[in-house]
Amino acid sequence: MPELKLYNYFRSSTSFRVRIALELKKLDYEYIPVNLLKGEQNLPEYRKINPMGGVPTLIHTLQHKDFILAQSDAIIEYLDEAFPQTNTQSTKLFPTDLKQKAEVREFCQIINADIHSYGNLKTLKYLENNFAATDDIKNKWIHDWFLQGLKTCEIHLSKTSGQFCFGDNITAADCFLVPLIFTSNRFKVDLSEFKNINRVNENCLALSEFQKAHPFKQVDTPTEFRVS
Ligand SMILES: N[C@@H](CCC(=O)N[C@@H](CS)C(=O)NCC(=O)O)C(=O)O
Repeated sequence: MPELKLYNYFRSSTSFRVRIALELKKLDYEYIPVNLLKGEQNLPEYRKINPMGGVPTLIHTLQHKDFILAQSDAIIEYLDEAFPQTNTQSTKLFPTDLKQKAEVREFCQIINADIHSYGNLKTLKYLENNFAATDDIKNKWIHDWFLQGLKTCEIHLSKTSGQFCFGDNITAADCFLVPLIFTSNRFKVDLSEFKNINRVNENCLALSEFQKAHPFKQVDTPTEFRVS
């Protein structure tokens, strides 16, 4: 039995982040689907392991004891430290240098806190249920907040990026950027002005780790979205 289990959903961007990290760390894991559209994240059994009712949740079983961890940023940092680079195939996701590490975290947080939350399913449902927000209003909401955040990411990348978000080495920042672009495309946000974002995204998607983690290749990907 794999010692790592990931409760996640194929097109959740926070899940996609952790799947990329697991692939980059070369870690096997059991994929446990949580169907967000069916509300499985709110079932009492799931809320026991993730009281916030979101995906992903990681379970790391060590000496028959389960360590349960939610929040994609915390999970990725945990994986990086719990499974340090054991061979040249495995990627170190956070730089050792204090300031560089803080900058990677800063970039991840822009995406996690200042962009992702605005497009989250429960945020959109809240707008709909409490303010009678129509699809047009929700679209404007998503586009305005996403574009504001994406512009900030582009400013950062204009200073830090090479092949990837931070120079030519992959970091956790790339695990956050690629899912953000996937979701932005899903919401039809116009990304044409973001040269650095687009370049880094394409470079990442050319790698097998990002391809394996892609939302359209998971066990719970519905057939209409599935690619081989
Ligand atoms: N900050 C959390 C966010 C988790 C989260 O809310 N994930 C979304 C999917 S991308 C979710 O589960 N949404 C469920 C809902 O909105 O009901 C993380 O980074 O893991």
